[in-house]
Amino acid sequence: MALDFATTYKILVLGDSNVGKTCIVHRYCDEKYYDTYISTIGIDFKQKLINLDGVPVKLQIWDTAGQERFRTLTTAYYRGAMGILLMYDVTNLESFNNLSYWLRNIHENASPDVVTVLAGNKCECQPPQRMVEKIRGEKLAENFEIPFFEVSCKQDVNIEESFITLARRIRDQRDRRGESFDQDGNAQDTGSANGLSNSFMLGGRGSENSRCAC
Ligand SMILES: Nc1nc2c(ncn2[C@@H]2O[C@H](COP(=O)(O)OP(=O)(O)OP(=O)(O)O)[C@@H](O)[C@H]2O)c(=O)[nH]1
Ligand SMILES: [Mg+2]
Repeated sequence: MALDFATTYKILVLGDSNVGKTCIVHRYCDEKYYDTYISTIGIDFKQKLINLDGVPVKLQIWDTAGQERFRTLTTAYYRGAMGILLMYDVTNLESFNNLSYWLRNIHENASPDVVTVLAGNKCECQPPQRMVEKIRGEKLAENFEIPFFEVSCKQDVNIEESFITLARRIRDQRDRRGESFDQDGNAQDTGSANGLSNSFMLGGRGSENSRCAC
């Protein structure tokens, strides 16, 4: 199946630095997992052709840098996103507390049609490493009426489910609001990731940092 003929769904992966955004993209697209932490520089993307309930769909997954110094750059990509995978790390309470920041940012900068899925990563970790109970993620997701998964890139838990749920919600949103997207699936009210040049994609694997203790 030629990739070029499939409809493209643009997905942005957001969340604090070190929550596992790059790992989830690699796990889903390449079926690989890296134990070393190499902080993303700017923004990067990968593509994956999926069979969404019998229909070929190309997922273009944008892996953003969580570090604050890249926020202006990454915020420029919100407009073009049709779906957002918002992540926190169950071993890092601050990354959970910062979800209010990320949700506000999405509300202020993304298309009103954007759909979101919440993912709590590193779920294989047990107390005392685990700092955020599953129920807290469930309650937050319930408040914002978004689907929620605890995931583990390390043990490949709920990764496929998270992306497929996101893709289904994008499809359903497109079906409801078909007029908001052009034939290539681009959000029409622009500033889209599409329009930004490759020079902004600084390609991911910059400075080496710490590992998760789990
Ligand atoms: N225990 C555990 N560690 C994980 C898991 N997923 C990712 N990690 C580790 O978490 C660290 C950060 O992962 P990244 O994917 O690079 O984090 P990021 O969110 O892309 O970080 P930035 O690029 O700085 O925004 C790495 O050391 C990974 O090995 C997981 O499921 N379990
Ligand atoms: Mg990264």
